[in-house]
Amino acid sequence: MRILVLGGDGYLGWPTALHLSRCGHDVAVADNFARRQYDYELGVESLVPIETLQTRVAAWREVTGASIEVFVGDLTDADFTYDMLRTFRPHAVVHFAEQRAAPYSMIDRKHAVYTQVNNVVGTLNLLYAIAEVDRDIHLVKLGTMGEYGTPNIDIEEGWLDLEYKGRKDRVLFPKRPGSFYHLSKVHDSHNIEFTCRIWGLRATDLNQGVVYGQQTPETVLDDRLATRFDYDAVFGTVLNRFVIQAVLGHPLTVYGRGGQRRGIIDIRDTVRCIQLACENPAERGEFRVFNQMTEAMSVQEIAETVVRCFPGDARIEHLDNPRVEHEDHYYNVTHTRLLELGLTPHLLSDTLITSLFDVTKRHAHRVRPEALTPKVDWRRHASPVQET
Ligand code: NAD
Ligand code: USQ
Repeated sequence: MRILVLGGDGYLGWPTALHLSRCGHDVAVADNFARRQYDYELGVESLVPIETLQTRVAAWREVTGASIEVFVGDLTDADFTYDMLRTFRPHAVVHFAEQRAAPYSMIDRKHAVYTQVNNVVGTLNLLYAIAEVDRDIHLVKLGTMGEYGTPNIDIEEGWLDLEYKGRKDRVLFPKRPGSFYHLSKVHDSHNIEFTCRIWGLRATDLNQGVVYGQQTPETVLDDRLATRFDYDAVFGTVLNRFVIQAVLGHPLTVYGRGGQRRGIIDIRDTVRCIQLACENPAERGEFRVFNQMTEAMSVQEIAETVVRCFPGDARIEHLDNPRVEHEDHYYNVTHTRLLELGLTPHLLSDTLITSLFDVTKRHAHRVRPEALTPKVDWRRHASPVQET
């Protein structure tokens, strides 16, 4: 298949492109390098050094003989988006290309507006481009488990069968997200469902949980193929941060009581899920939703697991929660559809955590320790970044 990976320079987009290429697909990547720019803005960089996209692609060709075409541009630029689809003519488009950090979207008005414009307008341009260029293109869109929030009922895969006052209907599962970033994904989901219903597009919305890990079978083939690994309080995700904090001798920063439960997934399963979604497309007119997570854990359990695996002293510190979220709640998620397509999950293991300790030790000198401390306050008690 011809598969276009949008956001192909990012943490997940790059390893996904490699995986799809290794599976024999004809792959192209697109990116506007916004993610590298956020690093400059925040004064941090990936713990593991990453090469330029051009060097990465050249290294992949050198190691495997396979080519990956590169499109440099911004999805919010409609002409760029239309031209890219007309040039590459993909069977599937995998869409990772959004601002993805909840704390970044909560810094101030400017960052909230940027996040929603970038994400919602980029996706809307893409939907129009697909409708105009070829309605058979299968959109595989990265959503997030955080779209649902933490309702006091079981979370289904996107849709809910409802009986109300004696009548029945099948409705989109109600959403109660916890940041302007997570809200942008809800807006995307509604726009995508609308275009499936009205224009007959085909789409899979992958509501993914928090990803952990840094290596896939493809990225370890050569140092130049490494993907990014974030530790800072804005872009670092919880398990990856706890591993890095343990190695640095920094307390593991559990926000609040730590009873908040999240769906989690190993990066090796992320790339496999995308492959499964692409190779088993949605029907024309179908808005299909998969919950892309393999297990659920509380933040406290994640921290305790990292402490138990760490070969030294590591301790947990409970910080006042900078976010507004339930810290003790019901959480039961249906996530069977990717398993039915053939996913064999890598559940969180001591071996994986130990390998992350090794990756971290090798690059620990690159950390700027003050960037570990959360400064973005959901309640806006004191705005850490002055608006410009
Ligand atoms: P990332 O920031 O590392 O990658 C996103 C890439 O998209 C970046 O390289 C960025 O430069 C690019 N991009 C952003 N806006 C763009 C635009 N307008 N035009 C072109 N390129 C643009 O993020 P990631 O961690 O790889 O996440 C990828 C996707 O998966 C995101 O949509 C995110 O919401 C979703 N997701 C991530 C996680 C996680 O734990 N990392 C979990 C669930 C869902
Ligand atoms: N948390 C801590 N301590 C930390 C960091 C985080 O207790 O040092 C807690 C947070 O309060 C939250 C949970 O851990 O309850 C997860 O936080 P996170 O920063 O790892 O993840 P989140 O903000 O939800 O966002 C990440 C990705 C995002 C993706 C989402 C999947 O950045 O792109 O959409 O995970 S999900 O959470 O399922 O919505």
